[in-house]
Amino acid sequence: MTQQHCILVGAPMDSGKRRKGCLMGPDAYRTAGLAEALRDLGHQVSDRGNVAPAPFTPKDHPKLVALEETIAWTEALADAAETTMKDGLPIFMGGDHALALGTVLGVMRHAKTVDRPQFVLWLDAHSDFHTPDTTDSGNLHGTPLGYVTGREGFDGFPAVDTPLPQDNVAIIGLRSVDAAERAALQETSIIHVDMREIDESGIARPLAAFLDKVAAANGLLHVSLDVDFLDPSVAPAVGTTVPGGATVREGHLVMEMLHDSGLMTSLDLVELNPFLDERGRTASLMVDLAASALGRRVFDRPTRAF
Ligand code: HAR
Ligand code: MN
Ligand code: MN
Ligand code: MN
Repeated sequence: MTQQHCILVGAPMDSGKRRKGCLMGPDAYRTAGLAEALRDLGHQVSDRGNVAPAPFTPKDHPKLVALEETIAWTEALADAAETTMKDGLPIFMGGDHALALGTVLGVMRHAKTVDRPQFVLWLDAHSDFHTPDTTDSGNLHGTPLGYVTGREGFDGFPAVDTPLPQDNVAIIGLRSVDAAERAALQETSIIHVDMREIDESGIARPLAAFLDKVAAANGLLHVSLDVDFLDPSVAPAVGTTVPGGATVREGHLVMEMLHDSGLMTSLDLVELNPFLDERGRTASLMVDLAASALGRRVFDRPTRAF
């Protein structure tokens, strides 16, 4: 197994929605033993502590929640992501999904410096494809894929000079997509796999197709794992539960295939709200999934047996 340098980066960002609690996420992952689990697999692990937002002045806004704070986090996390990409495989311990406004921007900047295409795998019940103009809730955790693919309306955020190509994005696990997001998504070439497709054909098939595409392009692959990708019966610690999500095994299979592919270069663990957890079970499951993505398995076997 290839040894990696896993760099844990805490992103206790809680400004992407109204309900508080994701700020406790990084310490929940530490408590659940993320570093130890990765070290047990033979990896070198460093914990760089928590990122803090750039200075900001909050203003009242008729619709958007905590816009200035979210912009400040985006700036700080983009810098942190770009820096840590030079040193190893960053694992961003969220924090809500608005942190991906920054982490994806940062990894995209890094990809440009090494002249390789960036790809993004979004594991989520939601498409997070809103813009500040189209969101009804005003919660900016519903916007990162809109931002990084270059949609308009992100005034005040760092400029996205070279947007992520739509062809380089796959969203898997969908079961809650707002009308405005659906309309916009359907105009794109973003790969979108909903739970029905997973029920009918299995999760391995669309994932394998996407991984083949990343490999063929010699791409970098950022994986953004939202807790609500998983079914709430196994992952209750999230503010936006949607029934009918991925099973524990579907989650592990995705992670095991990611490991076998050798393609993952950065990882977000987002939306964990430890205040809503049951004796740490969601935090522990997320740690187990991260371990699968970094090589934990029961037996070795030839890959792509489907
Ligand atoms: N689409 C809804 C909104 O914009 C819900 C977004 C929920 N997003 C996350 N991340 N929790 O997926 O408000
Ligand atoms: Mn999300
Ligand atoms: Mn979600
Ligand atoms: Mn379509």
